[in-house]
Amino acid sequence: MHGFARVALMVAGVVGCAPPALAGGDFDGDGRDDIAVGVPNEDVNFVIDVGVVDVVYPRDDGDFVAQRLRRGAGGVPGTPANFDAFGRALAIGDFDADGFDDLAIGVPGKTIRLDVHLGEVDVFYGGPSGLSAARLQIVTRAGLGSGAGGSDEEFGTVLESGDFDGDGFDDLAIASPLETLGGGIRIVRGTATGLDATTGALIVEPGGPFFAEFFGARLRRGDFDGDGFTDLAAANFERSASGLLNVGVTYVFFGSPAGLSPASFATLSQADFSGQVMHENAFFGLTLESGDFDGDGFDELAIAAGASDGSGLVHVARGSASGPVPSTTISRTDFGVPAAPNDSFGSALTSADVTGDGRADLVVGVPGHDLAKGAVAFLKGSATGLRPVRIFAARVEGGAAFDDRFGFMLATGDYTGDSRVDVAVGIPLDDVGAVSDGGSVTLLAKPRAPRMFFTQNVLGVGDVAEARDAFGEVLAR
Ligand SMILES: [Ca+2]
Ligand SMILES: [Ca+2]
Ligand SMILES: [Ca+2]
Ligand SMILES: [Ca+2]
Repeated sequence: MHGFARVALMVAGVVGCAPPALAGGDFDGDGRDDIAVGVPNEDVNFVIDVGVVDVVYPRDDGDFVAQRLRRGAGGVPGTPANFDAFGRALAIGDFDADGFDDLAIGVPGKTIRLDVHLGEVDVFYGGPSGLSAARLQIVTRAGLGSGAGGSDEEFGTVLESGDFDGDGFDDLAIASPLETLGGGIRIVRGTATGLDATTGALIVEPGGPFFAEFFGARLRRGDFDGDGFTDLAAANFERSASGLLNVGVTYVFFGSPAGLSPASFATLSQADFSGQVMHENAFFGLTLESGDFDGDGFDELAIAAGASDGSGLVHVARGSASGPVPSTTISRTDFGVPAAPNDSFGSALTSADVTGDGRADLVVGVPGHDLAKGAVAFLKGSATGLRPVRIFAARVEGGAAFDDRFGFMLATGDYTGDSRVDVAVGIPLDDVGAVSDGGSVTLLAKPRAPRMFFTQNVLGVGDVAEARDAFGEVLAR
């Protein structure tokens, strides 16, 4: 289990989807984006860390319908087991292009036959009544026809969607820390009947694999060269270089009519950015996000990393016809607040056109801000790129507490259905009443949404917040 335990330690966002214009996922097609929350640490009926996914479908006036997805209940087949970690990763895509968004769910701890924690991906398809329990698709390594894989491969630890071959069907990228022993990414193509789970091309790290690192630990889609084919950014933030540990590296693999090619890529390192030097434990690529911040038709790539003093940085590479070009570096000091070790600036990122001016904006999680009450920083897109606006203090029901780490996880979508982008903030370390780390999700919406806070106590899915559920740790985006 060391793979995802190790990644969980890095306390960043996990995966997601959605280019700037199309943030969020609308599983029931009612025009409001829905909120899918992965709770991989949920225990059910004494099965430990089996995991669930809670989906909130917003309705008018603050009403909502909640749906709990888990194996072996609610019409979903399967026998859940300890440490499945269902919901460790989520990705929204329209894999069958029927107009209803679908949800891919990573189950990296799934034991298959005798292979402990081999992992699988469970895909639920959207429709007029939301995600359908009756139409579950299971994607496995064996099914992809390229070897069965083995114990601790943790297939499905990281997911990302994108139409990498431009055929109109979203495709699914699935990363596993121990495939090839240094991490590998499988690309499963979308079709009119859903994902073609019988084949999955493998991308390994250029020059690698590198033993015990994790190529694919972060994935984000975007069109970084503006050719109309979605590209895939993939980080190995544990890459060692020049004898230094955890320097990190990020690649961009370019989409084409034939899909992503392992041979067509760009490489980005922290030292490529002005004023930055290679250093140990930088974890360059700890979080990735894309967005066309300057509105020129090329997506930018935002890459989080640590500075040598341990404070957080967000590097931005500008999109261009020849791919991403290192451009600027942002830190908490750009907001008039001194950077400090463990401010965790950038450990979560999400982008969408929040202001509605046609350019993508960037929301940066700063969970270490203000003695780890946490905060989010907002940067507005402009013709010259991102412009720091302000840091918003933690907004937590009942008041922000130390170690709430507001901003731990972020997603964007139009959850209120007013055609404006809202921000969902996952606060997994929020105590729910006396329940330690029960977790919550807060919406930041303008105008204010009728309901702004969600915990498992308000969902009505036959469950309540329990200690260390960490609801909000994983948000589909
Ligand atoms: Ca669909
Ligand atoms: Ca496709
Ligand atoms: Ca492209
Ligand atoms: Ca751009």
